[in-house]
Amino acid sequence: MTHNPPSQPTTLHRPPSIVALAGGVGGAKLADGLAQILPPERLTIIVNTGDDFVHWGLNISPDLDTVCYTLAGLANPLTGWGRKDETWHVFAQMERLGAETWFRLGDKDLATHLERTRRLSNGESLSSITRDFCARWGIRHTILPMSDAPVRTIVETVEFGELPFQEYFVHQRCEPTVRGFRFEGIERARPASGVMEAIQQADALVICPSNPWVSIDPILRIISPLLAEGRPSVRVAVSPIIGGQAVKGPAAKMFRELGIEPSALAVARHYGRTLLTGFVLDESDSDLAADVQALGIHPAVTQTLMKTSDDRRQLAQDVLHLIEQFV
Ligand code: FO1
Repeated sequence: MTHNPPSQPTTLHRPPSIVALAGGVGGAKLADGLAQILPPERLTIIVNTGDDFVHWGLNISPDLDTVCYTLAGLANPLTGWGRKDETWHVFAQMERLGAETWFRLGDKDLATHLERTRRLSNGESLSSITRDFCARWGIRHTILPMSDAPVRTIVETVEFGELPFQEYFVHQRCEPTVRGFRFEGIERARPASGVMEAIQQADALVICPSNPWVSIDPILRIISPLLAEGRPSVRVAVSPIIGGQAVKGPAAKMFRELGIEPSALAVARHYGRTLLTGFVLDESDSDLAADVQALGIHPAVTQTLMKTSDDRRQLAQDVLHLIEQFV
């Protein structure tokens, strides 16, 4: 795929209308790249809330916050989650008082959780709170939680049995062996306000390079009735696995422990041809493109590692070029 010089903004005559599905840091980066190119009315980002939990009595929505902070330019560039220029005064005092400190909450980040918790307890919905926070942070694109109803990802492990997601991910550092996943509450959870409308109006769906098992699958479960109707007709995923390894997080380890050799091809197989029109894989995995094609999914090979802001925009542009072949 040919690359424009990174400094040149993309000018698309009539950009497609995109719904992007995103989980944690990798998803937030591509969502940010798409937001650099597409006007606000042409991009809606639907975010996983299966990682949400209550900590110190506060409602934490890590993936929503990661996507919001990233688009607002407020994210911590070292971790990808949490706030840049963060201070830790409350955390230090909580530690002194004997509170649980395996999940780190900085002072600026705490304000988000305090205000979200206050509003939720007053009966406001997560999507309404998120819309207002986004406006206050200067985010013009639409960011929606997948559902306003609670969905909780449970990781089934060999060593500890069932673990709530953050217990597995942060407290146990993803070390326990994974046997499977369960999404508590998913049967009752309806798509959040705005999700169905965005999907019905979209030209294409982009599955960002987030963990397929725990970031994307919960969203796909929530929107599955719409996908079954064939909306939107073009669906493209970007591999979060490069050279058999996850760029960040435990995705490759999860594939392995579930008996599947981790690779970009394994990700394409996981989503499958019923879901996907196209699949973007990294240059270093170009030898897998023919196998993706053999699955009945159109492959596109490009540089998918997003180290800089320009990388995010370039990958987003490559994804849009792939989509434009089908819309
Ligand atoms: N991840 C960690 O590995 N350790 C932490 O202490 C931690 C704190 C944290 C606080 C707020 C927030 O929004 C995210 C935070 N994360 C932390 C990241 C989070 O657990 C994961 O990024 C996602 O849940 C997986 O996508």
